[in-house]
Amino acid sequence: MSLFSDVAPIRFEGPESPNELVYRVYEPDRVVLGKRMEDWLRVAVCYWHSFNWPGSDVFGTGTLPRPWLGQPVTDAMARQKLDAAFEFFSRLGVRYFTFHDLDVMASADTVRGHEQQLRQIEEAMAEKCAATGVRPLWGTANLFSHPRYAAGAATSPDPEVFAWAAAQVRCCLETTHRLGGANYVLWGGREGYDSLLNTDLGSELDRYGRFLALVVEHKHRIGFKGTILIEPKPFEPTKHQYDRDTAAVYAFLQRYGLTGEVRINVEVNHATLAGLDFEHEIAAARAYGLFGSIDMNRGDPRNGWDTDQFPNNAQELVPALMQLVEDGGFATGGFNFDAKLRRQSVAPADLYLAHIGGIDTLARALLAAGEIVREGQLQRLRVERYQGWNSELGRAIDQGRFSLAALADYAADHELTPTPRSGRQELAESIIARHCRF
Ligand code: XLS
Ligand code: NI
Ligand code: NI
Repeated sequence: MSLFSDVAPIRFEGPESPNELVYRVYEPDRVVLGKRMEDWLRVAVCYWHSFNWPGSDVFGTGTLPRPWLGQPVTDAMARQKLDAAFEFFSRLGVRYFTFHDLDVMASADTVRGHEQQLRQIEEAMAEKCAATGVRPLWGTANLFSHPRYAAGAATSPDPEVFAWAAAQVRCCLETTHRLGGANYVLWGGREGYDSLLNTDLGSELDRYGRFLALVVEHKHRIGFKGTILIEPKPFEPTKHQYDRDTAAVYAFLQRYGLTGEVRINVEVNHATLAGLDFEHEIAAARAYGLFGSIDMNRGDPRNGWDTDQFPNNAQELVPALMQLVEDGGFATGGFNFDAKLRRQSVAPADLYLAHIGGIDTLARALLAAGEIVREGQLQRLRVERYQGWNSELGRAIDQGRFSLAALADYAADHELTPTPRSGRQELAESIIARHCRF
């Protein structure tokens, strides 16, 4: 028995169900454009917000019943948490979870102690994974909570901190690999700066590049077949984070020769903090050939920080889901709910309700996106909009057959007077709106 065992396994009961602890839309076996819903969405529950966060904020201490939390974390506490977490994954009916090393293990002060504690809990995790069929969508090392990382990990001014970070990543990458993880994430929590006055930006970037190259090299050395993912975020906790968005990460990967090795984990609330739409980040990642996985949550339009709320507006998500559908779905990625409860949500059932709501929202958006893609009206609208590029002129430009001067002469000689055409944005928006009926 654990905190989460009072709720019966969550089943699909359809939109008319009078019950709350059920899926109304998410039906794992329902086929959308040739693929099962569960395989489109590849939902994961995150360990940190769900089991490791007591409901504290900067003004107050924990509010949520999480009896396994405390400092230092003993092995018994870590195991109690593990039981509760897997109880929750199974009853919710998801196949993936995500974790930081520090979320799952007992506390340790030394590098050797750290390795030992993670290995120890890994054995218990492996048993749980085998018994339930639930496995990591990804693992990641927490390189931002301990005071040693206050000035960054790979970008710390102190090489001993860099070495500690290497030890944590090596260990967590190997654990993720042995547990059958599908990806490994690096979120550059404190890889950035608070003030340029004391920061050597150029050498910090070089060291960050070196660190990432070491991680990639180790991945190949141990034969990990999953994807290494970087998760961009513009700021918080540092004032300026180097991985501010997909475009910045692409430039970084190019500079350090790592394209083809590393992809992007797009987080909704990080995109919006960067002043970008969630779907923009997916589109940019696709355009650069970097799209990997998604951290699902939402911000509050009036708050300028990472509120990590559960999504509840399907219509807003349709453009993003359309891109996923057009791409044929995730390769190794999935939808990780990097979302947390509000502090007053102290009932164990609240964690179920939050995830059910989020998963049903994704399912709604998927059904709408699937229909829109199948009907093809929006795609046709887009194709028609660019039709001019199929002309002789368009093809010649695309093939690089014109110099700037030759093109200027062409424009003058042919007395070009292109006529404005409708972009049909309102039509596109109403196509989205009228398909949101699930
Ligand atoms: C924080 C990030 C973090 C990563 C994992 O804002 O979203 O939770 O996903 O380190
Ligand atoms: Ni995240
Ligand atoms: Ni985040």
